[in-house]
Amino acid sequence: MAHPSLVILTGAGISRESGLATFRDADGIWAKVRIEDVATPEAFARDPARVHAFYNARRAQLRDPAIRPNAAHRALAELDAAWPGELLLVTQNVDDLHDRAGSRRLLHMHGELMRARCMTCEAVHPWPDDLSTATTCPACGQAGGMRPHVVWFGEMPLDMARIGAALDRCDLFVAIGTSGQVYPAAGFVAEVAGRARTVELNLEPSAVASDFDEALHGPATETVPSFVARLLAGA
Ligand code: BV8
Repeated sequence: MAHPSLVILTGAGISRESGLATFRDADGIWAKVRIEDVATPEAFARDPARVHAFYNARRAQLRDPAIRPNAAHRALAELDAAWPGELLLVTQNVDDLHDRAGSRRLLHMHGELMRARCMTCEAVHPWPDDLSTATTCPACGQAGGMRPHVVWFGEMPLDMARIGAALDRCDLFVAIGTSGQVYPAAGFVAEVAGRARTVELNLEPSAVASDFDEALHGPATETVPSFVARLLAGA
């Protein structure tokens, strides 16, 4: 097939070599804080200052000029620019490294760390700075209702209809740097298995590795550029 329709799913592993911690590796985020304390709507209702502090720290790290897109992000941006067929990059990551690498056909299904949403008027604003319960919404002026524009556990991921439509049409599904433990993202491969070719690029087998036709193990900055080169060469 000349240019199969592609869906690419990325997770925290693709940003690891840019210096951002993953979630479930030994030095990962969930080794330091509990999901229940910082990444659920209940946690935010119970202790908003604690949740804001958790995301303010991650947002501050992302503003650090030393944190930049790596060769894997850049290879996917080149693929996006050169691929004449359908392509959708669905990232679970809330960092902006795919955006800064230049990916256009990109969807953040778990939201974005550098955006804030007003719970009063639902407006979403670019937000590189700290948030607090005193922050007022630039759109409606209300204070106390600003939250990170991030999908917490128990909340519906964003743009699921668009993702479902892309999965229905895809001929090639590639998962990169994700442990396959968080649903619904981890279930995408099972959804397309049998009618799309499925490839996992990860440091080690994920929890859903057995659902994939093919696996390439190694660091993303090695596996992704070579995989993209093969795709663009028509392999
Ligand atoms: C939903 C944003 C339903 C926040 C994230 C009980 C109660 C409530 C829900 C549930 C429940 N039980 C199960 C659920 C469902 C739940 C879930 O799946 N839980 C899991 C833990 C069991 N899912 C949800 O709650 C989702 N919502 O189900 O809604 C619903 C239905 C109808 C109506 C309303 C609601 C929402 C999930 C989204 C949560 N938000 N992030 C934040 O970032 O702070 S999830 C979080 O995990 C990140 O988005 C992250 O991307 C995602 C997945 O993690 P990974 O990206 O895979 O990262 P991880 O560290 O796990 O793995 C990294 C991998 O990279 C490893 O394999 C490693 O080997 C590899 N790697 C490391 N270095 C490299 C590398 N690979 C290549 N190169 C390297 N150098």
